[in-house]
Amino acid sequence: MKTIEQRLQEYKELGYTVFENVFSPEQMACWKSKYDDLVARQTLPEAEKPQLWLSSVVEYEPWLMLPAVNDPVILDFAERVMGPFVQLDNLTFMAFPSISKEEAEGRASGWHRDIWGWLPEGDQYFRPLACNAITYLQDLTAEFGPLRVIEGSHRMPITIAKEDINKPHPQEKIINVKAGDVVFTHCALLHSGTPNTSGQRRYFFSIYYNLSWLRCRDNHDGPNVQKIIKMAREKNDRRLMRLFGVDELVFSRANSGFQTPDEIMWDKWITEDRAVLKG
Ligand SMILES: O=C(O)CCC(=O)C(=O)O
Repeated sequence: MKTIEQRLQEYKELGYTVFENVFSPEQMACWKSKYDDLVARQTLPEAEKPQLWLSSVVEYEPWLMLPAVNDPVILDFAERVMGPFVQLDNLTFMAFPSISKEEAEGRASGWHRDIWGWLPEGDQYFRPLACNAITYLQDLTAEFGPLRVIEGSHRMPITIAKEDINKPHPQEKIINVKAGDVVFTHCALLHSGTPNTSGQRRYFFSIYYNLSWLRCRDNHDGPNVQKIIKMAREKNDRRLMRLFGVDELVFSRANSGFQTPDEIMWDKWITEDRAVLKG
């Protein structure tokens, strides 16, 4: 077991860290069993193809999906990395169809840095504006298509030419995580998936957190998410309110004067948030 300090060090150096066994097989089975229904509900009547990339799923299935975005181990770490400014930008739920081995041969799905990222200029570590808690709902064997990362690329000015976007990279590291593990990445980390040739679906979540003063891609204004916010308010659960865009302390905390190291300020605020929690 790594301590949170060891993880933080690893994350700053490599641009990601892997949390094992975050989600149980039973929980994942429930999520997978809801996928087709969510596709049907998110596909517009006039659409030519089903909507396989699902978003705003907490609004669609609040009690089923809340545990995916509100895991305490992941949020504790996210707060250590971003400060107590963590909101849910977007939960993407996707089941990648399987393709033929010939079509997939020697291909990466597409190298990129994630939204709210940047192209680093030097090798200095900067606090991410966003983090991706990438979660796979089956073991990522070679057939299901592992994740590829370029370690340290969140603080390296590496770019990949357009013609090489779908090719394996000489510096890549292949990550074969297990079902229920979470790969927690920095938004400026270069990474790519791998096509699925398993003959089955490749289920995945991108649980994407950004700083609470940025905009969110998911809609948190619907009645179900508003119910969660109301419940959080009754418990004075600032972290849960913030997750869905309600951060009443953002202006004072984001304008602290910056005379104390960020991580010391963040610790103090995290402790304050825990102290006012009711129940
Ligand atoms: O499909 C994958 O394994 C990678 C997902 C990904 O690139 C992302 O969530 O940004």
